[in-house]
Amino acid sequence: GETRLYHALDAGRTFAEIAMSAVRYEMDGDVGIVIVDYQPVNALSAAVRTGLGSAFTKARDDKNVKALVITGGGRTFIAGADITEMGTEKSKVKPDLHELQKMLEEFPKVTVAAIHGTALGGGYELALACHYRVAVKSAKVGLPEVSLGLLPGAGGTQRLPRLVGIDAAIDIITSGRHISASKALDLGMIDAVVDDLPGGAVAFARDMAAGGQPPLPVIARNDKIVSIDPAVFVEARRKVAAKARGKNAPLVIIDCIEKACNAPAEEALAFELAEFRKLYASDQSAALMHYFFAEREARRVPGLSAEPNDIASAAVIGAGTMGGGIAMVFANAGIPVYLTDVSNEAVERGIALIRKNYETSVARGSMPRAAADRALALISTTTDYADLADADIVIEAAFERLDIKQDIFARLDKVMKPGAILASNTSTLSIDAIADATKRPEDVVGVHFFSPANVMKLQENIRGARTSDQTVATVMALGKTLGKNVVLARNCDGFIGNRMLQYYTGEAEFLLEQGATPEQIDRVAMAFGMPMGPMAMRDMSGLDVGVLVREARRASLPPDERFSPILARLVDGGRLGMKTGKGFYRYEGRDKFPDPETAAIIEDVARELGIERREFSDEEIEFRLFAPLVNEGAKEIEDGTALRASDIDVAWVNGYGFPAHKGGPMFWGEQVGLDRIYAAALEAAKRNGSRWGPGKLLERLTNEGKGGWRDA
Ligand code: 3H9
Repeated sequence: GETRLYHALDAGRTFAEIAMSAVRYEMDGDVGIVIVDYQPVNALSAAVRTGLGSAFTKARDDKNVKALVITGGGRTFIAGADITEMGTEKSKVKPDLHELQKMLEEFPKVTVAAIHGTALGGGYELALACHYRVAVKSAKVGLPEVSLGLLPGAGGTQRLPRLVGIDAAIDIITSGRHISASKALDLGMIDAVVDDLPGGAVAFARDMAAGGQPPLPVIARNDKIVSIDPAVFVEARRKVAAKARGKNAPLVIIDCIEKACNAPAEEALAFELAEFRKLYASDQSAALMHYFFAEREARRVPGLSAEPNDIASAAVIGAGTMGGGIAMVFANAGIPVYLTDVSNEAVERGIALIRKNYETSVARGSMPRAAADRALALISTTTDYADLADADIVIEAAFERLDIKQDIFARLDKVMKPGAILASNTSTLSIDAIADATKRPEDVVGVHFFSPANVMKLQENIRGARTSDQTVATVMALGKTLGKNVVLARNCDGFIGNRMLQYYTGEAEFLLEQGATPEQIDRVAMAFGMPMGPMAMRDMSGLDVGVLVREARRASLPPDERFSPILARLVDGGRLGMKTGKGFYRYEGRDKFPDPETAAIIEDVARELGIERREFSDEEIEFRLFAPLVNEGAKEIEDGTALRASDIDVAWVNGYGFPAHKGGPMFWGEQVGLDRIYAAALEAAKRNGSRWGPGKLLERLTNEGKGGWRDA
């Protein structure tokens, strides 16, 4: 909702005046130039569409205009339909995007879309209705609607295949990827790369106009979509369904592209629009829209006025998998970074692993060789803390033990320049206790990445009791530089994410006692959209690790807290998970199989505890697994661990693979009903101990009949 801040100037002006300033019209000799200039991203708001409509009419009717260029003012071309206006009266203001496209396709003179920044969604679809598209080298184009649970509803599924062919169109639209200008040129998504805008586009337009009549509009070019083998779509559906993990939009996109090949354009366009409307009305789209704004909201810390420090250099302590991954994150963002550890051997092992990771990326084609070389060259190694002194930030990723970390921070306190950020990547230890080891607790903060750090998108920042605003502002801004999604947590056991995780994995084990099987639980979790089930996850991280963490925590828990003995029993039997070839499952290489021995152990435990086992429906398992997450999340809002419910959603989608198309656990909780979550927490407290019970916030919202966290 804060997008409205950009439009403070709109206040007190008529709609016509706003539209006039949102879209300017200029002339460069015989070429008309339409400039969309509407903060923040030139989305196709009502004002912009109105402005475009009148500019197009003016240019069309002006005898002196030989060609038309459409470009964006400020930092970008048009970033798509206006998401903030979707579903409001403003979205109904005419002309709509389809009418603007019709004007362009019937335009009697050459039209050229001139792209810088990003041309996305409806923005690129508008460009597809122009005769030509040119872009500067740094520009990106794409149809990312799938990320919002939508499809490109203004002809994107019809026009793009006509330019790039079926396979590329399926790939681009179902993934939503942004495509670089040079790749777009290769594919045919744009017609030329130009050096400057609007000059380069004006010259291009003039050249094309000199050639005579405009070419056929894209929608009338059929050579790339005729005689397509229907098997292409069968295969595409199979591939896309495997990746979609329950998302609807990707498969509907394929339906639309297939329609382009089998029906007249007008009919196929109508089909696409009808499918767009269905998706727009879907729960998945509502969840993904929520998620889109949640990510952006999470960057904002209310009341924080300090300006972030510049981070131009970094250091990482600990050259293990985690530390190495963090060093890569900085190097990938173009920031020089020192990697250090206790011995030369450890550092050498670390850098070798990093090198191997880059090689793999290059081999897979996910990173150009030059980019990998550039990044690798930014990583230096040392075993001497004195070398780190000038770094703007140091991130400690050493062994997870307080005394080790305190020792490191005491040493850093001595060498680091004043004002450097001293960050710990701890996932469990107290930031305040770590800060105690220094004389500058205001500079100490948690910056928690998720493994593998160079892949996972979450950066959970943790504010200690004495962390300064300046430090918080700096690590929040750093997230954007590093390409991560940030959330801010207050210092507490487990912070936002891991504090909730224990309830998810814990409940999974209670379900086993009561009669569910590891296979069923994992299947339900994956059908829900999780990348992996909780039992397989435990097997991967090691059951012994799970037992250790639990034992360490036990002393601080209420006496009535119950743990299922299953985990410890499996460990006693030598079943430590994947690393021993058996855990909840039996493994042959990476393939896992149900194991009757595990089943027997679970049954023994249940018998000893006097638990009567029964069958569970998938629905019941789903609810039992995810409801405790929501309950604990509510307590985090209540005690200030999380600033808002949507931050918890961002943490879980990015750190734990919670499906974005379910909006995150807190959004999901609202959908199933907070009253149901509350009732489930009361039941869980009876079964598992008082810690599982509902907090005051959830209780109050339930008693007052409130349905959402915003009512808190
Ligand atoms: C569509 O087009 C449907 C069509 O097929 C038509 C069918 C009929 N609208 O991300 P940032 C705001 S669906 C309104 O921080 P960046 C955003 O909320 C649309 N507002 O910047 C934020 O506001 P605030 C398809 C939008 O530089 C501010 O802009 N298009 C929109 O990191 C800055 O955003 C997309 O899905 C929008 N469309 O990234 C593109 N987009 O400052 C979605 C952004 O108040 N957008 N805002 O928090 C993006 O991918 C990125 O925002 C972009 C800029 C790459 C453009």
